[in-house]
Amino acid sequence: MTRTPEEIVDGIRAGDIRSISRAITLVEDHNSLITGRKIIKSIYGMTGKAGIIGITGPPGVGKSTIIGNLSSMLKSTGKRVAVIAIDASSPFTNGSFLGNRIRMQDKLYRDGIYMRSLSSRGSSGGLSRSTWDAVRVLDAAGFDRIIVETVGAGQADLDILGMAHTIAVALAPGLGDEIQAIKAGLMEIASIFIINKMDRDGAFMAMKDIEDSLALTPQNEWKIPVVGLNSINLEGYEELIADIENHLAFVRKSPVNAKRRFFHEVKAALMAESELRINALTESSMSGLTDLERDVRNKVDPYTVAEEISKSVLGDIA
Ligand SMILES: Nc1nc2c(ncn2[C@@H]2O[C@H](COP(=O)(O)OP(=O)(O)OP(=O)(O)O)[C@@H](O)[C@H]2O)c(=O)[nH]1
Ligand SMILES: [Mg+2]
Repeated sequence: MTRTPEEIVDGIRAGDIRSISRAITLVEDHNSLITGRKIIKSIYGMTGKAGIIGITGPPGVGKSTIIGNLSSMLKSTGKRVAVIAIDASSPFTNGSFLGNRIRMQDKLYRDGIYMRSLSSRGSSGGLSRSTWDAVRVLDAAGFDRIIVETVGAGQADLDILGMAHTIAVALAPGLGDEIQAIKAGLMEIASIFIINKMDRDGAFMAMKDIEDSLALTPQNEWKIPVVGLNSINLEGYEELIADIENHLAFVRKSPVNAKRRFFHEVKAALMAESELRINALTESSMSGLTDLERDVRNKVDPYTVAEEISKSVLGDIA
């Protein structure tokens, strides 16, 4: 049954799960960007209530396991919880990812939690926009906590995480030298550090390592906690939930944080907008911005032409 955007919006408002899923499919699919955008514009006024939690960290540290446990526990305190998992784009890992995802989805579904995975489909800008839109749909639908799982690597992930109120960076013992690079990239954005797999050798050393690094990093009013988790016997989860809730309360009081998050929202929208416009560009409309024939004749390289066009449209980069 095809439904109009208006019907979908009504459904989201009523918390109807099919409308929610349909809306996320629409915002995820590049071919329905215009409809998706229409829906987001209509629901935006209903957003802003959910606490958005990003959980990021290298492959295999236990992010999905943590989210499964965390969402069940939040659910049992009466909160409505939704989870968005972002796929790795590498086709080589798809098999194992799929297995994990289905297991996780089943477990969550039994617990009455909404779970959705988004795939990157090649475009990093598109992924961050569709993730943000999916979060807005879930927020408007009345979920209290929305948890987003990403593998914390590269600019695409940082763009996605810009929407979160609270960012928990998960690590585990045995990452070796990798931990230095991860720390360097994620130290500034972390609100909470998690060391998972506390049942494993080296876990306490990994915790101490992060604590030592934090001691050397200037921190603002929020003192970044380091939480040890054992996801087998659930040790540490109460502390994690308390830290998350404290941090959510902390950021919600901060106008600076609201402005920063809105900046990221607008940036993602602008990136989507420019992608849309670039895709709609025809030969003749581009010829209005540069002299393509002349450029071909003079063998000007494409980067120079692109820079000239974007400069004439957007001005110089500061
Ligand atoms: N020993 C031990 N194993 C754990 C713990 N938490 C998770 N695991 C195991 O670690 C493996 C990876 O867990 P996932 O939750 O899939 O990790 P992930 O970070 O989501 O992995 P990707 O999504 O692939 O990046 C699984 O086999 C889990 O059962 C823990 O506290 N202790
Ligand atoms: Mg996972």
